[in-house]
Amino acid sequence: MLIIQEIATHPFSDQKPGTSGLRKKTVVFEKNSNYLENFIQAIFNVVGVSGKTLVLGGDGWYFNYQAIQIIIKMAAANGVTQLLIGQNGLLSTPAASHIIRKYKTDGGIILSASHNPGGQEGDFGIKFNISNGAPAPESLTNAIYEETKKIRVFKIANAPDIDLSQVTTLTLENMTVSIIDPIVDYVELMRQIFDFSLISDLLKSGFSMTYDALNAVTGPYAVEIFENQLGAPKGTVVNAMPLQDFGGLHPDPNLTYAKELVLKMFSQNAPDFGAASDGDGDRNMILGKGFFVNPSDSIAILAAHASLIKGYHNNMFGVARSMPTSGALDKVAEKLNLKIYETPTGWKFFTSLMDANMITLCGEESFGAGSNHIREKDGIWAVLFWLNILAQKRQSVSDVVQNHWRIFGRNYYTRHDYENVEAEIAQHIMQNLLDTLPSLQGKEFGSYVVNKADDFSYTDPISDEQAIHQGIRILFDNGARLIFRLSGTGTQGATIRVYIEKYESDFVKQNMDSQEALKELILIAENISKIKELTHLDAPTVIT
Ligand code: VG1
Ligand code: CO
Repeated sequence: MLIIQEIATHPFSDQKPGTSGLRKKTVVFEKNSNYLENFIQAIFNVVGVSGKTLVLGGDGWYFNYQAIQIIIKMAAANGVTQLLIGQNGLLSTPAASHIIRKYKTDGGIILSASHNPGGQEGDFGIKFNISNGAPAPESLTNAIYEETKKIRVFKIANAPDIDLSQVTTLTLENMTVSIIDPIVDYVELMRQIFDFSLISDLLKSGFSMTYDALNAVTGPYAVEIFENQLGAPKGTVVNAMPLQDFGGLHPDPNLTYAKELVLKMFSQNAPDFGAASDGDGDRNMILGKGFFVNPSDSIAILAAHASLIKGYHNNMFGVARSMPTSGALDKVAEKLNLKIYETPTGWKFFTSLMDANMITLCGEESFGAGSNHIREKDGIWAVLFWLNILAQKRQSVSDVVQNHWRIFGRNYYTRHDYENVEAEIAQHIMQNLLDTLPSLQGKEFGSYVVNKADDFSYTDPISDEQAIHQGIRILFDNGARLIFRLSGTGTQGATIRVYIEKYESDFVKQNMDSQEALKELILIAENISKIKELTHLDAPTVIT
């Protein structure tokens, strides 16, 4: 039976989606009646879902199951023809993007706050992806947000919960519900791109690896791919069970939060290769024995080796990186004569370039890399790409990276995050920076001379959509850069990100610690922004 229900609390003027979808503390969803329903109905109203087929799944954390049940009943009441749902409500973000594309559906809803902490005390998130498998563009998320402020009612079917544990097809009212295997289609896609038998030979040759799923969604995918199909020993994948609170782990693969993996990779008997992904499976972190691969370098290295990979051999359009990502990729593009694009932070800016066949590979400094095989970044894909390179070259991770620097030069790079800053203070810091931009032109800071200082904006070459205020850039004569931007994915206070980069072509100067190599620039960034004084923090919260 269809029920039209009035929305209990109203309006939800804080449902403005950020860099990737709507992210809030889980309690916001639980405590505000109909908070979830309001947002979902707003999506349905704006997209027009009657007669359509949608994909639905999430990363399995707290509230995932309840939210899925509500969305199923709302979909039925809103006239959706068919829902494809991952078994047990699980779908990694990359797998969801692939399923949307493969079955030519009209889009999908992914429940995840990605790399934010989960559980009852943590965060919950909702993303809407469109029919090409990509995150909704800004024009659509803005329209959804406007709708959340206007609507008064939502539609829901009065029906019992659906059992999500079996792969099967059911009906609810007039809607078909197909519970699908979340893994098989994704594995098949990976097999089309990479040489599984070559990687398998490597893994059986004494080469050792470890993969930390951080108790998040990639566990079952990683066990199937690395252990079952490629023959890595059982136990290669650790923290493989998706848990509602990620077992207390913070599913953000970086040097701070993937501590267990980092310690292992820097220990006496470290394996040859280590990797991790985030809550929803779209990020990747790559490590060698006692060696961390900076994500900006990683993208450049993947691009430089693309001709070795079955899926990209003779098949490369251009490449792209987000603005704050280091220029390492630019050096590769230059040598290989590939077109390169610089986009604002967030995956949606890459996907329109992919649809227009302008780029094949792309990435962000924030542990995200991907290609036009789907329309999201892809953690396990990046790990397989690295394994495929190592299987071809039979070199260590650190040798591959150091050889790369020797050929292309090294872009020393670091990101300093100041988390949980009062919103007003953060705004103030950014405004101050904006105000000082004109006076920075030509200014000297020791050996660094400012060549250009601006507020980054971008016009999508296909849609002509404009994105403004995408980060403050201070560019120096010698190619060094400082970038300041506010995070769009946090749920507590504001996060200021400071990105610091300098280029080193001299081989003998390429093996410094990056914090050491960037010391002078870090000080310049702190002085220009007065970030420590104004935030009352004596150090960044996270350094990558
Ligand atoms: C962060 C990253 C950005 C990434 C976004 C979503 O955004 O910096 O590069 O695209 O997260 O990643 P922000 O606005 O907090 O800097 V994820 O793993 O949610 O999908
Ligand atoms: Co993510």
